[in-house]
Amino acid sequence: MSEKKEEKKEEKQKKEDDKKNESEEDSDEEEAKKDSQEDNKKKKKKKKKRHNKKKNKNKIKLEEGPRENPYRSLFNFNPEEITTSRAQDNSRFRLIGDWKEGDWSQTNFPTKDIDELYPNRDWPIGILTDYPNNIWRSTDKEKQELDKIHSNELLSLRKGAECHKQIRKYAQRFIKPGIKLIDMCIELENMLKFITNAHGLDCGQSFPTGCSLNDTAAHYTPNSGDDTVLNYDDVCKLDFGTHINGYVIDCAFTIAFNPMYDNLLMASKEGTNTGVKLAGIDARLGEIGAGIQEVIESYEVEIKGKNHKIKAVKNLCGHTVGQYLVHAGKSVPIVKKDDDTKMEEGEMYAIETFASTGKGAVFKNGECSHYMMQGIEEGEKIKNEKDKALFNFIKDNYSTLAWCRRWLDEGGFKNHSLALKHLVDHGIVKPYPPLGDIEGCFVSQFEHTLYLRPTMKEVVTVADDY
Ligand code: HZT
Ligand code: MN
Ligand code: MN
Repeated sequence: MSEKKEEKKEEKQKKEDDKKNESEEDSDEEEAKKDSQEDNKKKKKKKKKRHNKKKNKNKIKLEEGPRENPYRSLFNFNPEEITTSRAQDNSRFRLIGDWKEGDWSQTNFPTKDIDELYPNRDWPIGILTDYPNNIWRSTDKEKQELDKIHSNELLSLRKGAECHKQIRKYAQRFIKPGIKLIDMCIELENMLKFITNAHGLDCGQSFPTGCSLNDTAAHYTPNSGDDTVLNYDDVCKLDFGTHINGYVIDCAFTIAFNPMYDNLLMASKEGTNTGVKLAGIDARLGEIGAGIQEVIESYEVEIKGKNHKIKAVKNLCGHTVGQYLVHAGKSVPIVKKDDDTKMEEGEMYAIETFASTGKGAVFKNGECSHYMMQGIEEGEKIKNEKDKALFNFIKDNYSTLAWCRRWLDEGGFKNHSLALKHLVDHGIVKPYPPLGDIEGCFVSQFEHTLYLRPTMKEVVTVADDY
């Protein structure tokens, strides 16, 4: 990043932080927790005063207007097909809920980006839960102060999560048997750019659109020229991420049209819900794994007349996420493990589980599409011009976030194979090849992102669909 850019970014960050502190004070959390808190009435009066003061402040900010969105032109929707209803029938997807009618200003198809939808920056609050063994945290003054200090993380996560919901709802409209996976990914990625109003490293996609099929569990997205089609009998894991200021949302669901997979999908859906429930400050990672495994492996599924025991995939796991990091160090097993490591205050987790009719283990399998930068320092030493150009493109556009070969082609690096190989060979870039269980089996996945706030747990990615 150039110095000028850096300066601009700092300035912007400061502005953003100011705004954030305001809107956090103004949050509707008490409302969301109505039932559990009683001394609210006095506070609410105070709050109202503050609220009015702030409304005026916000008005001034609003006059600056939202940033121009250059991605609108990627779509040319027929105005006659645009409605304002929130409702959406998802019944062709098994175990994915319908979107309910409700109060919202988005259109169908989407014509408003996240800043137009939430001009007051009051992005929806996630699902809040007290820590069962530490209920005191929710009313503790110090913890509430800490909550405010870290509100920039939380607000970025909420904004990114709302973008994810908008994007997947749109995807759930157009994904049908017969669609080419590459078309599906490009359409989703275009909508992601529009909804987030993607802007350099400030906000946008945090990793490639995974759409791993059947026995492949993770890390498959089509490379250019891959004409694979989504079929009625496929089990497709749609796993994509957004980020706002680098704060990563990592959230996934399984697409299946054929009802014979219902129990397979249920196993990972309930596995993930169990992981989300067990997550909390001081929760032990190994115990969470045991709880998840027990739920997943309580399922069986009959596919084409053959009965299968369902297994949790023992070498896939959930993980912490961090700023510009899709995995930030800790792993959450999905099978019983001797791991006493505890979850800690302030951590952000992607809780994901995988259920399989195969061995319950994955191996590298197939052509690689996903990559991530490893050693920026090593990269700065590159001499070869073509390698250096590719390195700089990756550094400037993705930094330490994940990317795929298709995006290099889109960015003008059409014949990148050799330069990419060099970067991999020098340990500058790490490949994340597709991970598959044994041939012919089926794997399902669900994934949510949550934040272990000092006061309570907030699951930001849950919506009507899953
Ligand atoms: C790697 C490469 C990507 C992180 C989890 C994941 C998709 O399996 C614990 C440590 C995107 C993400 C990742 F392009 N992986 N979540 N969603 N993949 S992971 C992992 O490599 S789990 C690392
Ligand atoms: Mn994921
Ligand atoms: Mn993940």
